[in-house]
Amino acid sequence: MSISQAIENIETRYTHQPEFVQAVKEVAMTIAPLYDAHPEYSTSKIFERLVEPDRIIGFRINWEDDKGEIQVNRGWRVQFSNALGPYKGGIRFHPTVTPSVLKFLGFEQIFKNALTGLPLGGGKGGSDFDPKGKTDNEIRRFCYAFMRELHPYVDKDVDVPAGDIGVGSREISYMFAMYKNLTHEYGGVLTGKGVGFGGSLMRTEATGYGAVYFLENMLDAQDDNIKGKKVLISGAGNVALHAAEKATMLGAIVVTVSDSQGVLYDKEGFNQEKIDWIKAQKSEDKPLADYVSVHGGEWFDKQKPWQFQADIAIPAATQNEVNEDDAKLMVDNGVKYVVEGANMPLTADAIDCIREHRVHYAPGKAANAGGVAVSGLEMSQNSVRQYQTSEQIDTRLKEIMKNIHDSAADASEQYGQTDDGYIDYMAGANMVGFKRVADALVAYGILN
Ligand code: NDP
Ligand code: 2IT
Repeated sequence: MSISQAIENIETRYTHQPEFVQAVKEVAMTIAPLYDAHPEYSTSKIFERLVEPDRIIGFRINWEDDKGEIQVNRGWRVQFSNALGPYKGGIRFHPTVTPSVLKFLGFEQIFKNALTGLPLGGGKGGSDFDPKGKTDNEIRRFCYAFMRELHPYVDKDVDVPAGDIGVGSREISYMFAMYKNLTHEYGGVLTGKGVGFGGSLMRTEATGYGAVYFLENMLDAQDDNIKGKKVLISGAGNVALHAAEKATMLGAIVVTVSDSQGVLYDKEGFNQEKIDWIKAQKSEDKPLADYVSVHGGEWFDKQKPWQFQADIAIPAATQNEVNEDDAKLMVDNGVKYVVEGANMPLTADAIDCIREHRVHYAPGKAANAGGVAVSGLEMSQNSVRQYQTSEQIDTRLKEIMKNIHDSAADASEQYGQTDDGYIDYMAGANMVGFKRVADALVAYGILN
């Protein structure tokens, strides 16, 4: 069966899972040159095997709210592929979580994790639980109940979850506590733990910082640099605010952040004091719009950041947040680099639009891999029970992001996808990640 037939099958079988189909098509359409060079992938049916997860575990979560009323949510863990290591990937708590969303995230995670060069398989989990407006006690009861259901299926050598949208250090601590309580095991079953109890320094910062390190490598490849560049960032969560922080440290001017309520524009740029204010405000679940009365700038209700002039865009909120019209706005506003902090933030049409205009484009699999990379380093530190300094982890993170950049750029060149200096990072990253997993599967034979 050819790849195009395999895509048709996926589209027919999973019409009700549009995000998953979108993620599969993106990979399928870029790996043809690699497939042509490796006929063993066709005979081993690697693509057909990789688009079906090893398994999906689904469960019900009963928990009690502050009024004593019983609430019921749905939860899943998609164990996609453990070809290269234990299943690894975040847990998302958001009302938009569905099997389709978790399957797209888990599928992308396989190749992202392969790109890091660390021994990590791919998976993803989550729940349609909405943390907004919940008290700390309710969050705790929900996290305990979620881990009560999940714990038989995860283990430090089997499946190692971490955070994602709606899951940060507070939620990881509660889930870790429940796992420890049920299993009596003090280990590395989750990453993103508190630094005082097994967490790695720099894990919190790693995704956003890593995305900016990737950007620096892209700029370098074009003989350019980040100093004085205007940057648009969407989102005001873990990834967005740490990307803003690192870009600012390196001399860029970040003029927007946003959330589900709208966009904040500050033409002076967000300095560290302003970023710290935003972090505190968001961690207390308070409105981003309050910024204007404290620091100035402008708030645009229910709008996105792409209407402003800038050199660089870092979408770091959620999937499909940038549609074709948004992409056109970016192009018209002078954006020359798009770096995906979020997973699949651009629709397929948006990707086509910016690539047609030769905007340099780093897909999430490559650009946001810094988070899971430091998760991998957390696992190693847990295994040897020795911890590294922030400087050591930061140096490793920079190396890993440079390796991902260079290997994607080399593959783009090797397979004829680089056009007059325009590097196809999407094709390059997909081929490098896919090849590492495919070679392992071929070596294993029919199992896996
Ligand atoms: P957070 O929960 O910390 O922040 C999410 C941010 O995105 C919030 O500002 C939120 O707004 C906004 N947002 C979420 N959903 C929507 C939506 N439907 N419409 C508009 N805005 C939305 O999550 P993270 O920063 O951890 O994750 C952001 C992205 O980065 C996700 O795609 C995630 O998968 C990806 N990612 C995360 C990694 C990590 O280590 N955390 C690693 C790699 C990728 P509001 O506050 O109003 O809800
Ligand atoms: O999308 C992602 O890479 C994450 N949410 C982080 C996964 C991890 O295991 O650290």
